[in-house]
Amino acid sequence: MQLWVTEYQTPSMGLSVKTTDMLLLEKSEFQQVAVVQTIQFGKMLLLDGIIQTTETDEFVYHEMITQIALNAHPDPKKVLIIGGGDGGALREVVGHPAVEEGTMVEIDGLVVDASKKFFPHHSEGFDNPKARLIIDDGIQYVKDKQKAFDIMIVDSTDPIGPAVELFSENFYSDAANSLNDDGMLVVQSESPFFNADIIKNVYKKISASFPIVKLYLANVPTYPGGLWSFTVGSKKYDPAEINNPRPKFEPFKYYSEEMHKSSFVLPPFVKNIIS
Ligand code: AG3
Repeated sequence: MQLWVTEYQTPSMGLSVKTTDMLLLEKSEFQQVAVVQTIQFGKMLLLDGIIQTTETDEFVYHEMITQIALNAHPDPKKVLIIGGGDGGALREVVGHPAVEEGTMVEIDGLVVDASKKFFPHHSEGFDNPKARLIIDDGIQYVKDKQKAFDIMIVDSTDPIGPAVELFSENFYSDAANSLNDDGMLVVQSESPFFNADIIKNVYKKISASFPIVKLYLANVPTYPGGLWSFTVGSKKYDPAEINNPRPKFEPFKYYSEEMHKSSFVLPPFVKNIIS
């Protein structure tokens, strides 16, 4: 039997993976949630046909969306994650020794349930006593928060449907208000090869609410183009500097002190996008 799953990353290009099993296919109030067993990447989670995470390459994205800010901030006690239903980002956050509370606000409870069932490593953070899970709309959640967090991480889907607002200037301004005076916001900001317009807009909009804005990169093989961008807005500290060094960086598979520094080194075509 041949069962292939394709994400159309652009209207004229797709990434196809051969699968051996369809483990879940269910419609929630918000989207179609699918989990497939792939040969190349282990289990894979798709939302409305868009690849979100896989067992074998998730470490790149989840370490890099969290560890940069966690180690650039000198004392990250309270961390908020918007989205990130699979729990991969939460696992990294609650694993950091300085963090006292990691709150995750995910709109779709079905994604959390699917992860708990099929992605044991992603979801192990849900059981950590530092973790707090809220199933709700993250956009509404941040609106009335004032200086409540040290770091906010936006682990969203692509800017389609309910996620569109998460890429807006209003949301970034609410995010800034909900952060302490030395707070940092990290967002996933899509592919430099295929989404230059999104990166440009995110950079401009975050700059309206944060004095320091920087872009960094990581390689995620299952995302469009393989090269992925993250944008940080910071109120005080340079996100490219490590201000909270850990004794060692061994538990990581992608993040290290050297990777922290080098991820902010941008090729000219990416520098051009944000200049
Ligand atoms: N967040 C989604 C990244 C966007 C992927 N885009 C795509 N495949 N077109 C991932 C959630 C992981 N916790």
